[in-house]
Amino acid sequence: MRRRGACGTISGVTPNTVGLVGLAVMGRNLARNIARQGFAVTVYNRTQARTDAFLAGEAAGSTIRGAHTLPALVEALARPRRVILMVQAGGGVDAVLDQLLPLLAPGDVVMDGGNSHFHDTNRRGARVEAAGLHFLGTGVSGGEAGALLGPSIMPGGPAAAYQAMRPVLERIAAQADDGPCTAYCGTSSAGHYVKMAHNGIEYGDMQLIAEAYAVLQAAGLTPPELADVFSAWNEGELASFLIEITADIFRVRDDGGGGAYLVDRILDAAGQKGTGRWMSQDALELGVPIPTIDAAVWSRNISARKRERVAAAGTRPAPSLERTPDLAAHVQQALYAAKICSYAQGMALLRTASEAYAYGIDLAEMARIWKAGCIIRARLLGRIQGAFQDDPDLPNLMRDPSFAARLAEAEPAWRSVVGAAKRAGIPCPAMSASLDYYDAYHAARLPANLIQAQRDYFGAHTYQRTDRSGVFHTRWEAGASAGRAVSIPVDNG
Ligand code: NBP
Repeated sequence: MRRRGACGTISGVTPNTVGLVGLAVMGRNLARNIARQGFAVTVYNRTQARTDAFLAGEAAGSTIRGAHTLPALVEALARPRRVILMVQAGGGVDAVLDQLLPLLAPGDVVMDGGNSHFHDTNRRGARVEAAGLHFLGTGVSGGEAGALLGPSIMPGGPAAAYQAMRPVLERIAAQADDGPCTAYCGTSSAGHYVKMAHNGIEYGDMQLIAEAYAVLQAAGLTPPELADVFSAWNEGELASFLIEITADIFRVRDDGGGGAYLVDRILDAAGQKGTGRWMSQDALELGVPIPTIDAAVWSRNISARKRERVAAAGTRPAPSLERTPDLAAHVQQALYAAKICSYAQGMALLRTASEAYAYGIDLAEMARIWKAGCIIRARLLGRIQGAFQDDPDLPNLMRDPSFAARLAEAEPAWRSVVGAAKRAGIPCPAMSASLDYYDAYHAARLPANLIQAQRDYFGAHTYQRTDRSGVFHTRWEAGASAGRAVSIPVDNG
């Protein structure tokens, strides 16, 4: 029987495997991917015209069916029902859940495939589970093309929900040399947490590439020369989607004429949707240093202050660097080393978050599922996967013997590029933050002893000694007058 609100195409067909809500760019392409992999899919969008346009356009001739109401969508699905939400993160997800949950039954699974904040996913997961249903917070990376051809998919939540969605996810995901780019990330909001970390690492990668560009550009390399440099890099250990598209970008002339390259005509003010910031915020909460990603976030913020920057720049000349024969090779080393350190930070955050939130994240698996389909896909990820397979307890990626050796090899060029950029006045906050992270991590002694003394001086915050166990306080002012002071043991009990 034809139900009110349903498109005619629903009647009489076998109950569908998957329902998909939200037909903007990600939802439309994911629906086509699901159908192409042989799964029956029914789609629904709040604005009906979008559903109709999709069915008459991109989905025409496919097995995709449409529904004009959520009840019609739910009616079309076999039980346990599987419903994928691809709507705007935030209020959109809650609005759909408000309408959808009363229509579903215990055992049904709702998968949020948008870029939801992991705190929201925890809240929604509790709500959905309380109703006897399952909630799978799932990161999907790869943009429009990835959604259509195979994204990297990061699901998290109850294991039963994952098992219900697993056959679909494994078929629609990108396929790497060792399997589909999807794996169970862990409990509760693990999937959205991993996606957040993925996006933060993506911020770091993009900023590092931009800084490499800034240094080479200051040395006079033209867009076609930059294209050649990045193409050559893409043949080696830096091979990655982002390096590849960067080479492409440098080859594109402005269609407006004049022979200029389009990249030179684009306003230097970067946008953001917030996932990098979320990562920095939670890293601060957990006390995990991720300075390269932090630098990438604030670099976008300062780039957006174009008018202020132009006013402050005044008559300051554009920075320039000497174009030495080995400059590009040195920048390549600096970029690769800084990128390793950025991934080390991302993985360190995932390890701590996994413990703090009891996610159960497998770091080697996370590197594996980022090897294809997503924006950060890169040859480097195979090495990272190997490092965590060799030693799942590796405290930091920089401690892996092969990465340690590679970083040491890159160090002279890396220091020279950062040093040259600093001398010339070229901001390179991510490249230098990676170097600071590397140096701080490898410093047996940091000046934090002085900070502890200051804290104890003005706030009696106490300190520990290097030569005695226990906690101590000193009367610093009296000590300064007398020229000496004792460490007074403090009873912490
Ligand atoms: P958008 O993030 O632009 O969201 C648009 C969709 O949300 C439309 O289907 C819209 O319906 C629906 N929607 C909104 Br807005 N409010 C709603 C509400 N209150 N109730 C029901 N539906 C509502 O779509 P997108 O760019 O395809 O992204 C989808 C998700 O995937 C987002 O979370 C995004 O962050 C994430 N993501 C996007 C990309 C990308 O490259 N775009 C990549 C990876 C992940 P309408 O048609 O009726 O307005």
